[in-house]
Amino acid sequence: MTKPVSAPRAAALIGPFSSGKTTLLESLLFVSGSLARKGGVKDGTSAGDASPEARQHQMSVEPNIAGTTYLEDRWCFIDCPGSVEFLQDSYNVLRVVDAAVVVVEPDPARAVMVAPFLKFLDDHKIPHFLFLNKMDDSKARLRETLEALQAVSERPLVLREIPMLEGDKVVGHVDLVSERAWRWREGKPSDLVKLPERGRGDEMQARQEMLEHLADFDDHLLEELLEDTIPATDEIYQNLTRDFHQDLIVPVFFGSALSDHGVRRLLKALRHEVPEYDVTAARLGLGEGGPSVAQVFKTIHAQHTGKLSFARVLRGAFVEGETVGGAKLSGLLAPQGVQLSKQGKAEAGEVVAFPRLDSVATGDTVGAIEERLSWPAPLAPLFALAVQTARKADEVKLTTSLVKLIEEDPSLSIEQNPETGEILLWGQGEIHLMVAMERLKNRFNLEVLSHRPQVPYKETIRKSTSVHGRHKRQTGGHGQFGDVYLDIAPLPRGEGFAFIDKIVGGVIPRQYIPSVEEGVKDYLRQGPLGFPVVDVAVTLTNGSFHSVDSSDMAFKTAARIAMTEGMPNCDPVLLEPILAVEISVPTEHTSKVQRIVSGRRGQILGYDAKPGWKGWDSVSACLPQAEMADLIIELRSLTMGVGTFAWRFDHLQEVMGRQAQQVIGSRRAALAS
Ligand SMILES: Nc1nc2c(ncn2[C@@H]2O[C@H](COP(=O)(O)OP(=O)(O)OP(=O)(O)O)[C@@H](O)[C@H]2O)c(=O)[nH]1
Ligand SMILES: [Mg+2]
Repeated sequence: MTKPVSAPRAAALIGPFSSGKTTLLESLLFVSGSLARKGGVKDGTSAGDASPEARQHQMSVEPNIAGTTYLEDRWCFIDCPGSVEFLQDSYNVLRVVDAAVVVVEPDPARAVMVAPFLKFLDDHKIPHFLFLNKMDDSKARLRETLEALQAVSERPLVLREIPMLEGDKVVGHVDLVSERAWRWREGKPSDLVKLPERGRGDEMQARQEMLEHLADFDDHLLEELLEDTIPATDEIYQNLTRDFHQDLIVPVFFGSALSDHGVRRLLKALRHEVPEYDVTAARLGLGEGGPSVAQVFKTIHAQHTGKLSFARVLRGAFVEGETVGGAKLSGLLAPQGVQLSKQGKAEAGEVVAFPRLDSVATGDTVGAIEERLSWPAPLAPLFALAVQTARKADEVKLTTSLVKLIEEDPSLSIEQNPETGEILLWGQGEIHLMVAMERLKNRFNLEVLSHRPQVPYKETIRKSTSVHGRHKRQTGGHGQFGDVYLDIAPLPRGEGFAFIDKIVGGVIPRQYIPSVEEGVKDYLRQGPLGFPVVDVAVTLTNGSFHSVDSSDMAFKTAARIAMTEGMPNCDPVLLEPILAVEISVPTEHTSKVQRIVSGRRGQILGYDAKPGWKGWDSVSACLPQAEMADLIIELRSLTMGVGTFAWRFDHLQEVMGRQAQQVIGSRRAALAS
């Protein structure tokens, strides 16, 4: 039975780093005839990972998008980076695809790395297959890996085929629905072979397990199983497809992307079971009728083409030259790896790149709808570096270029810290920021230097004092005269600054009082320890003036003189920012997290099961900001990359002893130089 020609469909290849997604993309393109020769990621000849940054790091650092046709069905595959530092791309891509293939290694120890992906897929009800790759590896452990994966998946994993073994080697697969055996061949389609007698018991058991999973969602099938009736093959396929569409089950396939084994089988499953764009549009809350809509999932500022908005057409069609939302579609481009080819029209289901849509950002829709479809909030920042340009003349260009990079990747952000004067580049980790800086160099010819950001320490006082400040100068004609009496006192933590005016009887005229406050504030920008002063009350109690020589400037200076003299007597103390941190890790790592926190002068407030995350804990703690810079790095290295945290500023806390001496000492040295 030939299937009618269907609308183009899109599938994402996602999963932990280095599981073989880009290799699988290469294999899918090769097997379906879109690539005449197969390249490899190792030698830099693959269709994906062709950007200089991806080649440099030998890993995917942005989505690779490529189309192909298999048995008359058109496909767009979007291979996503696996590193958790580039997770934003996977999340954005997943919103617009009809299904995902989660590529994993057949190693139970790595199963936990799949959890963040499965969680997102299940939260958003996105149909997904598992593809256990690298089955050519002699260490591959299919069954144990599945068990470990099941522990992190909310949905039942349903094995659709079992390995055909020769000795320890996997040489093919037995399909559990059709009960047919296929022997893999190098570079060619598999051979249909006789069902092997060896392992027949395993096959029957695995088939029964598959049917039982399906029967959980279908009463008719359940009855058949209870009555020992063998269900019709068509009925099984119908169940599989329906349950897959609704994200009730996760079908599992396996093979080797490197050798193209099991890849045709995967393509056939995609062909028969993946829904079309209308299902995806409905998932995003878009109705059937109405004007054309495309959802932008990625933006790239390419060197030659300028801004490109990659989008999935979810309704209607777009034609070159038409005007949409006030912008003329000056060209439509079909992405094929780094190549882009012009096309006159993009129809529903297609992935297309719109050039030069200046006002459109990732997450926006192109088309005449008012509202934005629901879109995931960007991942919160976890790691920062202070950046500056190597050439002074490039300073303005740095900000404009960073804005472009943030448009490309909303999990990057910048912050201009008013206290330290630094520009902070925030992101998901060290490699994420390194790649961002390489892009600045490669695409915008910007040489950027980076260093660890300064901690925004503050200081306060613990004692009160009364002080007199007088500024008097007689130079030639006009003199200067300002005279103030101030009470300086500590305020409770978090109260900031208060200025109290207690002048009576006009001993200082009204108009000069704001200048006194200004002089005080001016001083407080850098207290006796060298840091901004907080939680201080200054009361203006008395003073005098001169009818000719007094001025705003003179009173400001008098206030400054008083503060400079009085503050060192108030027992100044260093304050450090303390963050409230919520660390999430798989339960087996919880005790290690407690050790990390205490090793970083932190305080555990408690821990509990992480809501909605099977087998994960959430640890609440308070940690000094000074100890946070590389927390994500240590956390990831302890947890196979999956540990993460959320943070917010909580309070300022006094620092004493050697710790304080060190900070004050290096501040003095920095101010002196
Ligand atoms: N033995 C074996 N190696 C494979 C297979 N597929 C991929 N590899 C190797 O695994 C490594 C990573 O492959 P990639 O395709 O770059 O993996 P990826 O998942 O795209 O990696 P990231 O995008 O960086 O997350 C490379 O050295 C591949 O040659 C496979 O089926 N068998
Ligand atoms: Mg890759």
